[in-house]
Amino acid sequence: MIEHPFSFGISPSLTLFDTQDRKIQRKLSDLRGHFTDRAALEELVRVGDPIAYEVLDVPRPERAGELISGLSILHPGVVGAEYFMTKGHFHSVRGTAEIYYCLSGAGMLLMENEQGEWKSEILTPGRVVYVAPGWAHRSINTNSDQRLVTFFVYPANAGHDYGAIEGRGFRKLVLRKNDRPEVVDNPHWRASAPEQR
Ligand code: S6P
Ligand code: ZN
Repeated sequence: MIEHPFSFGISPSLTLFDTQDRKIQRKLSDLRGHFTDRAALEELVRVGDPIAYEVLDVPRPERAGELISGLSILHPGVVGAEYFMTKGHFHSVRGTAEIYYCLSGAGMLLMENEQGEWKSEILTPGRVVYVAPGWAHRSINTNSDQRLVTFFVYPANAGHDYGAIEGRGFRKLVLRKNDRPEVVDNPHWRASAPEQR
C-alpha cells in the first residue's frame, strides 16, 4: 500500500488509469429484493442478467483519516417502471459523509435519514452532491441510453450498511412516467419493514 502522495487519472472514456483499481460489478440478479416489480426483474435475469452497475475504486486502508475514491458507472435501463439504480446504503459509521461529482449522463441521488426525512438531488455533468452524515444514498440512472458516471469520495472507515435498505427499501421510488422521472412514495416501505428484517 502506497503511504505517499499519489495521483491517478480519469480517461475521456471514464475509466481510471495510473492506479490499481478494484472493480465491482453488480448484475440485476444481485439486486433481487431492491426493485418493486419482481416479475420484471426475473424476466430480465432470465434473458441475460445484464450488469446494472460497476464501481471502480482506489483501495486504501479502512481507517479514519484515509479516503476512498473512484467511479460509479450505472448503466441505462428499467425494471418495470423503475430505472436501474444502485442497492443504496447507509455508512456503518453514521457520522461519515460522502461527495458525488457527476461526470456524465443524467440521474438522481436519492437520500433519506433515520429521522424520516428524504431528499433527492439531480446528477448532471458538473453537479456535486454532498451526502451529509447519516443519510442513506442510492444513485439512479434516469437517462434511457447513456451511462451515469459519478466520481465519489468518502472516508475509508465509513463501512457499508446495506441491511436497513434491504429490509425495507427507500421511502421513495423513482419511476419512468412518459419517459420522465417521477419520485413517488414506495407503497411497500412500511409494510415490508417488520417481516423482512
Ligand atoms: C460508497 C459509495 C459508492 C457506492 C456505489 C455503489 O460509499 O457510496 O462507491 O458504493 O455507488 O452503490 P452501492 O449502494 O451498491 O454500494
Ligand atoms: Zn456511500
